[in-house]
Amino acid sequence: MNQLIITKSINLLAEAKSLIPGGVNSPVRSFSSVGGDPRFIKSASGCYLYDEDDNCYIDYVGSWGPAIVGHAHPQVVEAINKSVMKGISFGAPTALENQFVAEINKLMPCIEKLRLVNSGTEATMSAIRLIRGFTGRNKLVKFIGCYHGHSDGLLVEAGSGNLTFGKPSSAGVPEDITKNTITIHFNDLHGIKKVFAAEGKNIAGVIVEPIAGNMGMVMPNADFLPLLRKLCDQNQSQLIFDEVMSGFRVGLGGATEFFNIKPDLITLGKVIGGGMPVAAFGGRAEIMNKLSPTGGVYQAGTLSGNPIALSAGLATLKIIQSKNFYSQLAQLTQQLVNGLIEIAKYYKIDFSAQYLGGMFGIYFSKTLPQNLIDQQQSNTDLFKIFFHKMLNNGIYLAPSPFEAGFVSSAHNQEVINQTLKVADSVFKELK
Ligand code: KE4
Repeated sequence: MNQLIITKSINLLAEAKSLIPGGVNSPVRSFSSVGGDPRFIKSASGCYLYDEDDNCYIDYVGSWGPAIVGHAHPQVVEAINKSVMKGISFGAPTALENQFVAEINKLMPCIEKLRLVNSGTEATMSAIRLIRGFTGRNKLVKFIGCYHGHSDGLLVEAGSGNLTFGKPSSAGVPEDITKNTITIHFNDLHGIKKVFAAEGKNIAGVIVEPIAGNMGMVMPNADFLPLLRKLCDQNQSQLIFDEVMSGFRVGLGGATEFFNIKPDLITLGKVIGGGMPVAAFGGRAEIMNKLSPTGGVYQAGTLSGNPIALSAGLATLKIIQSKNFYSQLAQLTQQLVNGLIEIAKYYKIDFSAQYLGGMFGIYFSKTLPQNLIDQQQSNTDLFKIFFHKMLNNGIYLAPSPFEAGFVSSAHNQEVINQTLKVADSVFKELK
């Protein structure tokens, strides 16, 4: 199998480690889940990444989701260039914010009002503070394996048993904060009923990735999301769909439209910024109006609604509304997933995969995971070998078995065929 020359990346990592903790500005980029040396990326275009040693990769990470129209899309670049010539940041309201929010609300009608922020972490942190202010309650339910950013109350270890009050999963997080976070397994219908039976009237709300993408891609079973909606209604708790990853990724209306379930709040990010730092939280006006300055729940941000970032986001939102965008995207993702399944089957390797729209998950296990335990029991060692063999042959997958993969509209049949050709040679080596 191929072994790329990555001398410059290795040298840059050594330098980075003397400057930045772990040499990275976000832990998953360190390749700590798969070992080996992260590639320092010099540029990207369409579906391709180019590292500092001029190696070219077909990119299935897409900056962890934002690059749904491909890297450096001409219309997005043009929007940024036009915007920057008019100034970089004003710290004052702009007409563009009205236009951007109206576009989001048009595409996600259950969002009556929206607040813009700069990251998914800010969006979920703010949405949780908001539902606590709206309900006057403190308890929050989240699901093990779902990731909603790194605010203190969400960095929670699952306790044992069904009804557990979270223990911090990160140093520096006081137990006083995580004790209000109840964790149970994704798709655990019995567990969520038990939680609400015990704590229902104390629960401000539930936050869930309606399609989980941070323990690999895990789909909700048919009754899971409807049950969350029902239990929240019965207990006057609020349901937050964290669509930072799935929003505008699995379809134009996200998972909310796909499952036809109306959450009380939705958090968004990634795609809506088109690669620039834009995120948002929104939903029922009755709740959103509790936010400062109209209500008592404080939330703020120097660069929230930044015009250059919104220009990139708006250009991206326009492109994804083009005719057949999602049908063509889903077709490419389907060909990739079905091709991988067929190849693994031919070489008799325990493997499963699934996709929705431009998002996919791959697992070295016979069956699709229902929760984090299933994913942890898959052959993650084989994933690591697969990952590096694919990488060394120019296929850039997410450097962790606990992440999802992403296809963009810049991918095409030829690129998918090339990926499957490499996968065939890799699976042949694995068997
Ligand atoms: P950010 O703060 O990273 O913008 O968003 C946090 C977040 C919130 N909700 C969901 C569903 C998310 O997937 C994320 C962030 N996703 C990870 C990838 N699994 C970002 C990659 C990283 O941490 O570097």
